Amino acid sequence: MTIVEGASSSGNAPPNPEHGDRLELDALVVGGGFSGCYMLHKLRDELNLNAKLFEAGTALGGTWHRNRYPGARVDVAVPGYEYSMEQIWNDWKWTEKYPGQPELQAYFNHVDKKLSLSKDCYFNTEVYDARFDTESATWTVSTKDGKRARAKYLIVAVGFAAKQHVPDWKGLDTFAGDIYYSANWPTEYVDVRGKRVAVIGTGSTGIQIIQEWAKDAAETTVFQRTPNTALPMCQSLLPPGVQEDRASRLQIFEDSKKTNSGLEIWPIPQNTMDASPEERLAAYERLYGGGGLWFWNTNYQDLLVDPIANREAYDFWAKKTRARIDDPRARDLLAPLEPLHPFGVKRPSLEQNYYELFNKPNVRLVSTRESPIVEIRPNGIVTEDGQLYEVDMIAVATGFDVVTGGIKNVGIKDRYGFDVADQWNKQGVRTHLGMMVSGCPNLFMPYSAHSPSVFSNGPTSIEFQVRWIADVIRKMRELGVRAVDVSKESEQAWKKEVTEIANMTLLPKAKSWYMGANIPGKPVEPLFYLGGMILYRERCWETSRGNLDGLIKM
Ligand code: N01
Repeated sequence: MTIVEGASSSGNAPPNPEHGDRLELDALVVGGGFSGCYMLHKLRDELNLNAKLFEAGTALGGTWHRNRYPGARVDVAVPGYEYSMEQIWNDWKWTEKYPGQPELQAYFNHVDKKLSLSKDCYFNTEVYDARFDTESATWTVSTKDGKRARAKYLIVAVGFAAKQHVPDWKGLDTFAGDIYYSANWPTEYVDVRGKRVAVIGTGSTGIQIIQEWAKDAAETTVFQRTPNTALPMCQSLLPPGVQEDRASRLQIFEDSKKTNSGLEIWPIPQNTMDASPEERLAAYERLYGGGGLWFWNTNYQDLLVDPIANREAYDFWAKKTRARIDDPRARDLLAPLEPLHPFGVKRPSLEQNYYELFNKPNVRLVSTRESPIVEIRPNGIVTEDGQLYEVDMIAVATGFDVVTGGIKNVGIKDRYGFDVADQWNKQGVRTHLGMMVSGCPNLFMPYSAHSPSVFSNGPTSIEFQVRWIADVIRKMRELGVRAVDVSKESEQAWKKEVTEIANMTLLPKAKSWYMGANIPGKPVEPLFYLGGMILYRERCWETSRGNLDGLIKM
């Protein structure tokens, strides 16, 4: 049934898509994580638009709602990893420096209450198709449960990790025990006491699950392909005073807007080898000992650019890490003397007692680099050398089809009918500023590819992108512009900038998800903007300057 704006199928009641009505909206937001929630608030409460949000899950929180595996916690410290809106933080108290998933979920519930978001959200609503009609300049969006919506502006806010990657192992569905996927973990407690468990994958997710499961399981087998250059988290309770002082909390947000990372931090403004060996060691000790990602994101300025500088940092890390592992074989597998790739070109995880776990007699390490997994059988996991590892439970933590996977699920078709993700999978990602796609007018994508996203503090860069999108929409309405698009030339220029900056770094030297290299068949290319938030902001304002001078007005 088609409903015209402002009317409904039953008198004055709003259209109800649960009953087959089509929602007629100004704006539709897809995804209820950090960017989707803020976007809905901006569009609805500041631009006074008729805006709704579709979320595939059962609650707000996005990645923090889906990734509820044991031990899940953020690797950016609070306060700082949160919205800067005072109405949200003025009566919210974090307990730990690196909050766990339950606390992050509670935070989203708090945000929901403060901004009254849920009343305009449809949960369990998974979008599978979105297409633009040039004549009406609207997007029509369809969901798996039969809802349909038409909107002038479509904001796809599904983040970078909306689609888990599960390798195509033979026999996966024959496993007789319990198998758990990190990004779709059950809400009920999973009891591993007395069980033989396996964890496949040693990214941030795998390490966090291993640390929890190895506490209680009878036997833990870890399947590692590439060693993680994990850094000590140094978790702590937030000391009193950190959050209570209004002026210093405001200052955190002010300072974070002036840096490249969106955190109030800068790398050491010196090249590694220009420091004396004593100075360098002191700096490394300070960064490593301070915990968190400091050894990665506030190291010497040439860490991710100069191979010699990088090796110096790796050697320091390896020495520290090797000293924590008793068994010589485990030591060589977990922290080899010869690095498999430069330090930090794959994201280091934060760990609490990860390396010491391998000193326990009931924790074993299997190198799938030496002998890959070839089959899952009812009673366990088989590697290429014919070895069967008998287990009762498996946790799969093999990462994500970053960006493209989530966009693929939404099924975005450009105005010529081509599927955007299909084109990206064939020819590589094409965007302008990581937020717009040529041929997709009025489509905006915060925290996606080609933007600083995963190389910045999420909430800071999301707030910037959402404000920019809202500003473009506000200007469109003031100017009476129905739709804006970007040119192919703008896309090409942006891709060139993304690629040239990445090629100045050591990032292309590893097979990482930053480069799309973790998914078989996916084009290997830089997926994120490494120019930093300062330059990124400038580029965005250049595009929307004047009367939206950098955009095509339709
Ligand atoms: O995914 P990953 P993740 N056989 O891609 C291995 C964020 N995050 O979910 O390195 C065997 O990093 C793969 O091996 P390799 C954070 O940004 C944040 O852990 O490709 N192994 C790797 O070890 C993070 O960086 C937090 O050789 C296979 C692992 O699986 C990002 O999400 C918490 C395999 C995948 O690691 C992704 O993290 C969680 C195969 N066929 C996530 N295929 C925090 O804030 C893949 N692997 C703390």
